[in-house]
Parts: sequence; structure tokens; C-alpha cells
Amino acid sequence: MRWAGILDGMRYTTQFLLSATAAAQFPPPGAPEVAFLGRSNVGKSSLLNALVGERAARVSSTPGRTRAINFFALLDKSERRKLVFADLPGYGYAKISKSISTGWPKFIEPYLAERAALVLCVCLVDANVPPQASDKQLLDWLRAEDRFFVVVATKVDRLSGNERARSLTALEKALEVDEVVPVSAKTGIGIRELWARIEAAG
Ligand SMILES: Nc1nc2c(ncn2[C@@H]2O[C@H](COP(=O)(O)OP(=O)(O)OP(=O)(O)O)[C@@H](O)[C@H]2O)c(=O)[nH]1
Ligand SMILES: [Mg+2]
Repeated sequence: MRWAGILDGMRYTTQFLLSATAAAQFPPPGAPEVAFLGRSNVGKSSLLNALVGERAARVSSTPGRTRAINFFALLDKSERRKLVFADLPGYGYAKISKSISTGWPKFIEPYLAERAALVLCVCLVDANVPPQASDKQLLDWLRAEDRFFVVVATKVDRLSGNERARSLTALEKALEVDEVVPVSAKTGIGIRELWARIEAAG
């Protein structure tokens, strides 16, 4: 199913911009930017693809595969950039080398703290996994930086209705947020809801 076209009721296409491993490589800020953040393997690239209705971002079978910030532009039919999506490297995957794992904040913090175009952080947590300290740390950090964020619980297709409700309640409580939006890149659950949040922020 294609979800493209929901944004402003317009059709648009997705264009890969660049892959950045240092702040100097970030594209010049322009259109409102939305960042996808979460632990390795939580489903960032899959969710981004579900939102744009194409296979724009690479989905990994090996956790920790995305090592750079990958920028994608959403273009309207006049080729104007309406939005930019930033697919960020995952954090907190135990098996990756220590240097990469501890290097994450060094690389990401300047982006999250200083990026002028960044209007919304989509923070992904796995609905199938108990609340994680690393996710709480990220949210606390974003709050301290006054960044707008929405927390989404991924892969809810794997849970029954009751399990899903329990997981969402536990996540909301542990992460101290009013709402966690359930999503599935596989079935499309929550994609329209998330689009509404993105439109409201942009
Ligand atoms: N069942 C189910 N599986 C999913 C869903 N989203 C992602 N996955 C699977 O989870 C794995 C990781 O997905 P990615 O989208 O690559 O996750 P990521 O957060 O981008 O991973 P890194 O870039 O390595 O940090 C893949 O095997 C996906 O097929 C979902 O909504 N439902
Ligand atoms: Mg990825």
C-alpha cells in the first residue's frame, strides 16, 4: 500500500540525498526535518519506508547496519523539498564494538542539539521488548534540549490486542510520556496517525 500523497494532500516522491558521518557533511538546512531515532534493529528504516511508501532506506538483517545519518528528501510535483527525513544510526546494540557504541553520542549529539531544520524526533521503541534505560536516557536528553518528539512502539503486528495494550501502558509509564503511538511497518498500523503528527510538526 502506498501512503505517499497524504502530506498536504499532495503526491510527492522520495529522493535519497546523502549519507553523513560527520556534521560537516549534513545537507544545508532547508525544508523541515524529521529524525528517526531508536536502538539498533527497532525498525527505523522500515518505518521510514512505510511512511514514504517506497523502499528508500535499507532494512538490515544484521542489527547496527546503519552507521551514518541517511538523509531523504520528500519532493512535491514541482520538485520542491517539502520535508527531509533523517534515518539515524541505532544505539544500544550490545554486540557492536565499544568504540561505535560509545561513539554514538559524539556523532549524533551535534545533529540533535544544533540542527536548525529539525522539527520532530520520531523516537522508536520496540513494543515486544520491556522498557529500556537507553530509550529513557535519549528522551531525557531530548527534553533537556527542548526538542519536540513523538514516541512510537514498533512491530505491534507481533502482539495480540491485550499484549499490545499492556506493552503501551508499560512504555508510557517507564518513559514518562503521555502517549506512545503503536505502529507496524509490516501491516501499516499507525502510519496515518504518525503522518498526522509529522504534518502538525512541519
Ligand atoms: N514484524 C515486524 N518486523 C519489523 C517491523 N519493522 C521492522 N521489522 C524487522 O526488524 C528488523 C530491523 O528493521 P530495520 O528497519 O532495519 O531496523 P533499524 O532500526 O533501521 O536497524 P539499524 O539501522 O540496524 O539500527 C528487520 O528484520 C525488519 O524486517 C514491523 O513493523 N513488524
Ligand atoms: Mg536502519
